[in-house]
Amino acid sequence: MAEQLISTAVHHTLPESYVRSEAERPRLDEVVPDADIPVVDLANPDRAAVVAQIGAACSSHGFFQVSPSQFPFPPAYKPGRRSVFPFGKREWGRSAFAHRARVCRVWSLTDRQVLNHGLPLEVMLAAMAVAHEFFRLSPEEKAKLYSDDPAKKMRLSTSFNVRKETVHNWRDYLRLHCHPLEQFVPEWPANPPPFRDVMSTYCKEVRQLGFRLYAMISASLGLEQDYIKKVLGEQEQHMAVNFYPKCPSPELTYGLPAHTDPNALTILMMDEQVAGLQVLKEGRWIAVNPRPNALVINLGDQLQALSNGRYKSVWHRAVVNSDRPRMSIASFLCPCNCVKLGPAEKLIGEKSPAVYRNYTYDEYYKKFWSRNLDQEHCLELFRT
Ligand SMILES: O=C(O)CCC(=O)C(=O)O
Repeated sequence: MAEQLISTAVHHTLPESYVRSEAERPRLDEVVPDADIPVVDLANPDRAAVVAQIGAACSSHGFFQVSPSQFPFPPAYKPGRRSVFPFGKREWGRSAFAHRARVCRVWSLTDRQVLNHGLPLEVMLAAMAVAHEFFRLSPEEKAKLYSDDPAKKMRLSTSFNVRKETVHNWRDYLRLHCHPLEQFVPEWPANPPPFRDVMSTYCKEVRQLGFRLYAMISASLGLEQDYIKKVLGEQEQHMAVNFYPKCPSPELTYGLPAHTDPNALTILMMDEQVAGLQVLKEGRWIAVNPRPNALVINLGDQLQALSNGRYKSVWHRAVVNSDRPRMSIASFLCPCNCVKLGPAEKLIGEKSPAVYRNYTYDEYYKKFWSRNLDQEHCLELFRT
């Protein structure tokens, strides 16, 4: 029922169904405030050094960040190309103008910074702006898109899986399938009007960045550069636009509880102003502080399996706060449903026997959604 959406009303108290038991609460005062999440400089001309940095980040953290001024510049992209920023009409309101002002400021930076952008900053800003506009739609508009059926390829939903879970999470989210775009975009929200164009552009850019990262992750494992892209088949791509409203009791609940991602690679654009992402490292939760215009990259379960356990699909969670709402846009690259997944043969040997059995993504994904999000690592169910 669309009434379950939490972004359509102001809440002064946390409803009982969101309250975690004492043992499950986030213990916000124990979180390490200043996470040392590795930052990888993709523009470093020393490719071997970049590959080594990525390998180290994947095995130590399963997470790393890339900043836009460090993205390699894709050949098709030329500074001065027509802006994709959609706002210019009065009805888009003040926030759109504020975003546009920022875009203009960004574009007045030096050529060098513009040239280094692999994922154009204006595309990122436009995606974040249109996501905010989406969650400002009226309750009636939102109700038209609501569904709690995890099988629906386009849905505005809430929490994680309200049909199964016993305690809810302080999150509304728009879930989209994004590849092939021509197939799915006609199902996407038609409101706000620029939504489809802006998000399509963002999806295309993110996909290319994902493939560039695959090449470097493959190389860091000693595999052929195109190994991951090839072995995962024609990749699906999904997106979760996460909105975490202000929460009256953030110490009692989560935006998203601890989980790993079931897919291969996640590219996360975070709210620049509001922190909330935390990752588990050596038994402690560490906060991933937002860096201006950076993207957070995290490995999903399929790259942990493919690397035969050398790389980590790390537990992470989103916490909420009582001062400000928070937005994040997660893009998930997912293996083709029918390809055989599991450890790369080259990484299996006498001293490193296969840790995981072979399976299809279809099998994995169904298992993932049949559980609670914060149960045991889903890959544990696929051990040899
Ligand atoms: O909002 C965040 O920072 C984390 C989002 C996330 O983990 C997810 O969508 O799976």
